[in-house]
Amino acid sequence: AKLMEGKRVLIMGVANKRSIAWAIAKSLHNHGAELAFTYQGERLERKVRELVDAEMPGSMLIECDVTSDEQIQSAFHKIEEEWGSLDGLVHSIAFAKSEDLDAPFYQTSRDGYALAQDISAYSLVACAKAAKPLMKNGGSIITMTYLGSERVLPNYNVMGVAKAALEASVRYLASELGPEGIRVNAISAGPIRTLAAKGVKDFNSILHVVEERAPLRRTTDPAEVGDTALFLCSDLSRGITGEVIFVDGGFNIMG
Ligand code: 0WD
Repeated sequence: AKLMEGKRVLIMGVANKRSIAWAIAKSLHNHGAELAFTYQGERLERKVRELVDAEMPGSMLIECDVTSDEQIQSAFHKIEEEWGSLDGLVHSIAFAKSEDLDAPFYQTSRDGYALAQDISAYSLVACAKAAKPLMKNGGSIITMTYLGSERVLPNYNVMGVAKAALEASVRYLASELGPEGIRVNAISAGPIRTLAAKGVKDFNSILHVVEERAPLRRTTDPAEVGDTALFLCSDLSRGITGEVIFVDGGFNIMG
């Protein structure tokens, strides 16, 4: 039998075919998972619908801007109505204003700081709360993080601080949801050229440094992140929770 046969997973954070969430969806789909997708607003609906209809027809598509408690509530309500339960949740969402990434970190505005925290870290907590009652047979929650949470990396700034909060949230959530059989983990991916990466200055030179210094001497392929998410979603990882797993060609170990 396939690894994900009979499992239902909600994927949040597909913006286009380059999105890490889409690579994760492909890995899960290839191993038999039934998928639903949320998209942020009408801006992205057409794009996500095209992708899903072409490659995973029949998957549910639900609007959900994570800055809105009402939209989170109604999205999970829809899942409850259609599926009755949920086995996996993939949270692949982050946002910071470009002016807060461009300016020195000490100049971060109060607004920009709060917005980055709200969308990139708090949204995981809000979605975990909504998913918990649906994960009746236990479940797996996965989020996406980056090394800038623990090291000062050029231009990552306010997003690094948001990722630190996200990773700490993973640990608190794992501790509290563990007794229900719900596991919570983060994947720390190496840099990948996506829409979100466009906001980070000098992304090309970041990719270059990885090619030169990572033990595997190449950048991270989104499919590798997808397959690690597949492992974390499946029962193969049943003993793992509260962890940050690096999928970065080993870059993070280098001094
Ligand atoms: O190098 C990279 N690309 C890495 C990304 C390395 C390590 C981690 N990550 C993380 C990101 O920080 C993010 O958490 O992976 C996650 C996914 O990012 P991605 O796949 O690189 O980027 P993208 O395809 O842009 O998906 C992120 C999406 C948004 O896209 P845009 O670019 O339109 O802001 O997050 C979604 C949106 O679809 N998003 C929201 N969804 C619901 N409500 C919201 C919101 N308010 N804001 C952003």
